[in-house]
Amino acid sequence: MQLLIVIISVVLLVLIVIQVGKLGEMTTALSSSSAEEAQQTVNSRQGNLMLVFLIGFLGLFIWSALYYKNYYLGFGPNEAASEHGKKIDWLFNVTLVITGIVFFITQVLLFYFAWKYRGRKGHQAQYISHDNKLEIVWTLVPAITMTLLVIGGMDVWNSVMPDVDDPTELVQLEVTGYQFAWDIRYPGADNELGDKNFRLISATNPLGQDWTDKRNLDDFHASEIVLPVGKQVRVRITAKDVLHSFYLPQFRVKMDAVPGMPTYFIFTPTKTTEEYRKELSKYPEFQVPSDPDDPNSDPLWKTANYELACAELCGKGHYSMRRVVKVVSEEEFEKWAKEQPSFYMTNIRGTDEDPYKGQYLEVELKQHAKEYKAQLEKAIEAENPDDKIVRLKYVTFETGSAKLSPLSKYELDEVVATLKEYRHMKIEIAGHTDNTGDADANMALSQRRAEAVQNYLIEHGIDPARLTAKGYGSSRPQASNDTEEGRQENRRTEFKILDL
Ligand SMILES: [Cu+2]
Repeated sequence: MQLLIVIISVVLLVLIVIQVGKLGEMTTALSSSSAEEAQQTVNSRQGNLMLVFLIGFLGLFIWSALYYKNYYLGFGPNEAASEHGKKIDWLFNVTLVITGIVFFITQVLLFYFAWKYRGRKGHQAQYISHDNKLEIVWTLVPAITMTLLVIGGMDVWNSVMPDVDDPTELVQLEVTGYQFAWDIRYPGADNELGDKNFRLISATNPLGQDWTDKRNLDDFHASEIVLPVGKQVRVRITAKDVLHSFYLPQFRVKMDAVPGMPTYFIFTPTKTTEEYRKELSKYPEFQVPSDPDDPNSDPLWKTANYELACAELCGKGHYSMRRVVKVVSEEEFEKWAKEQPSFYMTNIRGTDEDPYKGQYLEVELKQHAKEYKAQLEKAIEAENPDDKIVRLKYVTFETGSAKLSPLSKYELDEVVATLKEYRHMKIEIAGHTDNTGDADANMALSQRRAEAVQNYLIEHGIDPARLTAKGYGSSRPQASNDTEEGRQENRRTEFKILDL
């Protein structure tokens, strides 16, 4: 309503000015002795008005430039948060300054000439039909300016699109756009993104990662983008359905996400999220409450975040393609990345989709060996004979039988290696069960299981004289038999170091 009144007032004002002008012309015509003299008076008046307009117009031009300075790229709160971003801002500003100067000069000349060459008695117009010199000047000047700007642009372009010999030297991540969100994938400890195949995309495998590619096993998915400050980052950008656009405004990063064709962008964040907020806190625009409905909420600068948006109008839910981007110190980033569970380990391992089901992975074997060695070290150093025990956590048997499961051999081989290293070590192999079922049967089963381990060691070249096998049944529980976890804890195979 208010706006409507303003518009109507402006229109009325313009009408009044026009009417006053016409009235002026009529009075001039009436009071002048001749029509020619009347025309001269009007011409002078129009010329002077041109000058008044010029001054008012340029005054507003300068005022608006100062008033909106906090909205410029590269100034105030809009300083770029990446290395190449500063160069892009510089290019934009150089272009702005050049076109600004041209604008200023042409506007001044345009209105000044309109005043200077107004129709006057005894002055006649002069026509220049053609001037080679002028043509050359106004072709060359823009051509040279444009060339310099394009060369500057190419330089920046090459810094964000370089060929990379070894991408693993950079911080890597992959973003996949789809209607209407982003999937964010990091390469994990090996810093290599595993292969994908769109045919493998399913409810349980949203990116179609190929699990037979071992590089995939440590890749993890994240709900936000976390980046280390001061490190080169290479983003691999793809899409699953339609065109999207990966846009990080504060970093001056923008690249189309194309289905079936990955694109890349390389940039270096220069400011952490904390530093960014601190900077924003200097500006009055960011002192307002972050929640407009709650005047007591934190000020805007305190909750400000770098953002990822989709810059392609990709469909109805386009606006919801927002993700937070966090820039942290390198140590914080390393810590965060280490804590992220791999997608394969949490969602695929042990399921029917897992090509390594029923096998140990290298990392798992390494972990098991580490656990075994730590126990062994402790057992060797222990003073109390009852503490000289190593539990064989990964030695298991088929249910109700004394047949070793195939996966037991890895830890048993560790035991063989230990006995070969400590040539005088004598051990007692002990079998334990939980308390379910018949006590005598448990006793017999645990005895046979201990013997199965003993036989394995003998088969692998250990002198039988160094080994004894004993079944304890359920007589030595380590935990309560009332819970399944407790019973599991009690069903165990261990060995005791009798002599070193
Ligand atoms: Cu989109």
